[in-house]
Amino acid sequence: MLLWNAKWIKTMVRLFTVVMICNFAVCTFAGCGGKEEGGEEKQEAQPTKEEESTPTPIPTSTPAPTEPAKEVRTDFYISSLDEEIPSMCEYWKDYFSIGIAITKGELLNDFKGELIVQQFNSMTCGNEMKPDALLDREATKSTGTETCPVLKFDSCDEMLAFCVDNNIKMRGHTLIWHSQTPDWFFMEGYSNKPDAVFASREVMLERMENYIRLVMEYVNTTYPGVVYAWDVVNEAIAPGDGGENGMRMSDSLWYQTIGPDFVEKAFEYARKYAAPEQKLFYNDFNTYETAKRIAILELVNKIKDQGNIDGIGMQSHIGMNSPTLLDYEETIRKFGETGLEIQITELDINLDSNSEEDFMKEGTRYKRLFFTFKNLVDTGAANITNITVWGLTDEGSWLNKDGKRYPLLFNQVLETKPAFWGVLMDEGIPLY
Ligand code: 9MR
Repeated sequence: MLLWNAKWIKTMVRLFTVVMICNFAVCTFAGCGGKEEGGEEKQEAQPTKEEESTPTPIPTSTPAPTEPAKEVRTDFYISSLDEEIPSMCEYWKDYFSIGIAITKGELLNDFKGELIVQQFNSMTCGNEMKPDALLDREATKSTGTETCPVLKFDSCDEMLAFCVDNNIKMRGHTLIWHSQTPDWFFMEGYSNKPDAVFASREVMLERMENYIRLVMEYVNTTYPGVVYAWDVVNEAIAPGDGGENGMRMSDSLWYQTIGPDFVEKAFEYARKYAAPEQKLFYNDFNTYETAKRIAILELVNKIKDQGNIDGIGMQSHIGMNSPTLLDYEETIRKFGETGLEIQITELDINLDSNSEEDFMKEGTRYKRLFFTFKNLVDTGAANITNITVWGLTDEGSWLNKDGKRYPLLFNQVLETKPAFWGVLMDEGIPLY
């Protein structure tokens, strides 16, 4: 308790520092903060894919007799504003890119933006590239046609430009999704009246093709080379919901207007308009549930046979104890067997306690996850190409509706948590 109070006081002092920096801009990063006590970090050598995987790939904490003793980190709360911290994307660069999902407001904050550039080489727009952000109903009603909507890109322009300026690649999230797509898009005349009727399958197929074409054309001509992967379809599988082959039906207006082949059609159109180097992904949550995993595998294998898919996105919004890492790893292995790329697209751990002990356990879970990813890559079991965390700070997480969730790698004043050091496989974080 005493420790936590001290931590809290330290945190408040930092928060005050941040506010002072924002308001008066009188000092530089280096000049503003004192050095954190203790915890001088000796980073492990960065892994390379070529390294032979041994039964104990985590570097041993026992130094060779001639080496000076290593100091094992004991302070995990380091202010990224005050001190240089190791870069996660640099550490994992021979394995996979490290991504961040972020909202525009957070990204354009100087301090967060700087930290993002240092830590991540892949970005996902939290909301700014979803259909409800891009579809312009007014313009669609006035200058669109029944089969071709009008889009606007002011929501994501600055984020794409940020990526260009800072050499960060983007995952395009998401083209076709039952959620965050306005109902009027599925209606005759784009009506938003209560008595609106569904547009026909033929009209919806044309709207879908035009939507995908317009997004890809804009992004690829205005910011060429930035988007490297598209989540073409998100969350179409929901076994038990009544759709064919385990598909989501009850709340999917895509399913209800086009029918179960809407996913295949989306991938067909996406392939038609994507730049040749862009990878096309099917993305979903709870992929480790057996029935869901089977349905996803059937779906992606069919689309793979059509030549229109490159990867599977496992969102990975997980808990502290569930799924078990065994089930989770098993799913990656099964997906890996398809030969498709695997990306962990939305990783967070729904921790609902801020005790020191639980923060350490969270660090351990992150470390074990990355240990698993590394092992799967080393052994060739899965071609994992990106790990994305769904948010920068606990405070900004989508999970944090009650203000009591701690799922991510940084706290609200941009201090590292044990979870951050777990991602870096730090020796101070226990593996079990
Ligand atoms: O992070 C997003 C949050 O800000 C939105 O309120 C929410 C609305 O659906 O979407 C969140 O992102 C979701 C992602 O796009 C798809 N997988 C689940 C994510 C968390 O809900």
